[in-house]
Amino acid sequence: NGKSTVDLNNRTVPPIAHPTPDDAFGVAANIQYHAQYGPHFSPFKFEPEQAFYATAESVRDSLIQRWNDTYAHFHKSDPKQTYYISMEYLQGRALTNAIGNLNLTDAYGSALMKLGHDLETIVEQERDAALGNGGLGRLASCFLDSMATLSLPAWGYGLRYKYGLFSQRITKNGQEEYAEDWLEKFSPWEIVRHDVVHPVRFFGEVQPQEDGSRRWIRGEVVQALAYDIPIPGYQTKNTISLRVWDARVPPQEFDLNAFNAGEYVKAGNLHAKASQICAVLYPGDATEEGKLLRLKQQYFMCSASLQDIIARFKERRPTKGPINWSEFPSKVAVQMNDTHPTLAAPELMRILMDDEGLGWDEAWSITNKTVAYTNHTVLPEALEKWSQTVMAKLLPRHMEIITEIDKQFQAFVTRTRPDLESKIESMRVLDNNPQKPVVRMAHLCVLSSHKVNGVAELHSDILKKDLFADFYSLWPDKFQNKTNGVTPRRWLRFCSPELSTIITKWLRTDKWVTNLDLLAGLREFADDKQLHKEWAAAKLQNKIRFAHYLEEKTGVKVNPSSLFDTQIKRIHEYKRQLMNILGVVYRYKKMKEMSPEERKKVVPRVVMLGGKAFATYAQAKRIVKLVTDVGAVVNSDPEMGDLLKVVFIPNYNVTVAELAIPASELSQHISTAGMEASGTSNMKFALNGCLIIGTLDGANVEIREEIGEENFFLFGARADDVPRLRKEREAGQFKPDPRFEEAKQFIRSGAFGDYDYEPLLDSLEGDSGYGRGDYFLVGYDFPSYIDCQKAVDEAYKDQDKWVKMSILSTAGSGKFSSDRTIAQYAREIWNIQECRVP
Ligand code: NBG
Repeated sequence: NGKSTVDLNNRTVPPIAHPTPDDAFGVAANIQYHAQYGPHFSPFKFEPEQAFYATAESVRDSLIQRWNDTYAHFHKSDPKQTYYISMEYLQGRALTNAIGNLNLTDAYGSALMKLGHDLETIVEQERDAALGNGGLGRLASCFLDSMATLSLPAWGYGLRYKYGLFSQRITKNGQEEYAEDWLEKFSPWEIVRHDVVHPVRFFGEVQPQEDGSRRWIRGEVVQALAYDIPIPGYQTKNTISLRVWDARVPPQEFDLNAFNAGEYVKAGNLHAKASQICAVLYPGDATEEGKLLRLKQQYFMCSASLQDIIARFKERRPTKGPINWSEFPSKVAVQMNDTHPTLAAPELMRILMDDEGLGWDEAWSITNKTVAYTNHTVLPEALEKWSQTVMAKLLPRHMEIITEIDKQFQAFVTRTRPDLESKIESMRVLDNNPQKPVVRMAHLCVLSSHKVNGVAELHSDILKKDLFADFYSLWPDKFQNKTNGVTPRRWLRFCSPELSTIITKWLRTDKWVTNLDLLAGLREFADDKQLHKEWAAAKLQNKIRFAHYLEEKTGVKVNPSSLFDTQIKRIHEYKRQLMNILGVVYRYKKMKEMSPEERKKVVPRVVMLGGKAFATYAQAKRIVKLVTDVGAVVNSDPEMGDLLKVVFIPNYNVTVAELAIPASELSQHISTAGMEASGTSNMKFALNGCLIIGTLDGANVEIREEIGEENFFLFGARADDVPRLRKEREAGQFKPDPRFEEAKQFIRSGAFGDYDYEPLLDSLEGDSGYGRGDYFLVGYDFPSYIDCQKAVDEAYKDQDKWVKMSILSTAGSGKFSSDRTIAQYAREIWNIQECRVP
């Protein structure tokens, strides 16, 4: 404030006044300025919606200023930078987070009051930016928050989808999907960079040059246009950027002659094709067109990002003399978030060789030192494989490069590890199965990267022992673990201000917000009656708030003094929402059989499930339908009253999570052991003092270690047992528990309506095959799950004990800060250092 700055060309930029924490008048004036002069609304209305946009634009001014300062500082210091490439970012809403990180919450609160609005209502006007699907995308967003907060020189790269993840409506038929137009009005956060445009080519052919090099020519060229979304750090001036690409075509590609001849479709052909690229996240890929479009999206993101990275690298080199490319890996780290950005590796090779004239060996060495890969799943259907035919058609030059990588890899193994000779076929990048020749993207990632990591200890071990075992034996030093984390700003400080205030009061510092290990200090007070009282009151307040929300969205009234039991995540068979609801069915049946006297002893429970089922995933959609049908019957059963409620939380997204997590007392993380790579909502729940019922899977294992096994409700098979149990089933040796049979039978009896649940129940029976024969071992784990739920009820009866467990859960969550995760990536993979704006 009041100080002039210097731009990249050393020109002095005059000072601009920006809101300060104590200046509500200044803030109000700034909001009013945007309301009056913003081009988006008429100045005569100042309803909550207009107020939100004006407020957000006012905040954005501060962010732009900080972003400029950060960029200028990075430019001057020229540190090594990390570029995080991800197909998904689940940003959610930005306003609360932005003013919180800028320390302007009070100033904006009072300013809006002066203008006749309250902050809470204004915050609720914002639409979620849902440019992602689930944990992987939300992780990327938490990572950006931590990179900014740790003042690391880093960028996020992604795509600017027009429609985010679909919005879910629940009808009597189950889930229905609707396009989610988060840009319907406009996003006040993004800044379009008309000066940042890169050409991206598709199709065409490869032309050998006279000097022996190769050139990719013709085909279709679209332009990638940059939009920046500023990401402010907490208690630092550093503000970094999430740069998302939009596709467009240059005006000269518009066929004016065709248009004037009345051939409107033909005239705009290329425009239409370009606009498909960023239309939706994960377009359906059942058809060949769908597959092609997905590959196009991936390449578009990789190519634009790589060109941008290289342009920045060049911009920061001395202008005279040739570029020293061997410096590249000491200035650039590229992280591939899962296999979607794999093409970043061959694209870097192509640019270095074809555009910059480097030889293969040098280009390969640079690429290898630059890129690293994070694996997020061991599920076979998520490990991408692209048809070689499609790849060769869309990206002919990349197919050549991939083929060469494959060839050199085989030669390398033969030369250095004759003992692996028999494994070569299964390790290769190209799977030349004559029926369906494909490129194995995960293998391409492993070969191209200098580091490969899993996202929780158990998962990283499975990568080494199982999925990538042969690669691990070849390159043991390549493999690492980086246990996931979540940002404590969004997931505690801002989503539960009540609990945060208590924590700060008892720890006598708010430093835990950036040093989450300090939460361990709460252990000392775990038995303190006063803390118990405050803790329980904060929880109750959060429960009441969520109960209102639920009633508004679903019409179901729940009693806030019941046990709030939540399972929110994407709907997938391996996550076993089906086991949860079967457990509810069993509970309901037993309660129906009880005498009124017995019923009095029951712990009242609200069971809540939420999550989206992928539109073409029929089994997952049946699960949603079953949950809503069970809810309809149970919630209207007068014998149940407040003792049992079953609610499907519609349209689960980041904003809903911010309400549900602080309000929950028990959360379910009950995947078949070995199948959930990590899970991150488990961390958010634990951090908010919500107890976990779960299997030894993903990060559950480490959470339990940290918070103490006596504070974790554990059940179910271990990952090591799973293959044996599956085999036993196949051999017909599995004997189902009568309770499991009873629950299924109750559904079959028509107690919850006459919808055809047979395909769902059938998947739990039979003896073989994926998706049949109970591949996810619901039947095997069911009895221990029911017993464990009984233990939960017992524990809840002793409220003192429960609150103590809840406090210890928060106290033990320090490890699960994404600040810790990112600091480890920075040190152990990227080799980057803090670069803080003075
Ligand atoms: C998901 C895993 C989760 C994990 C997140 C973030 C994909 C492909 N994977 O267990 O299923 O927590 O990634 O690492 O979305």
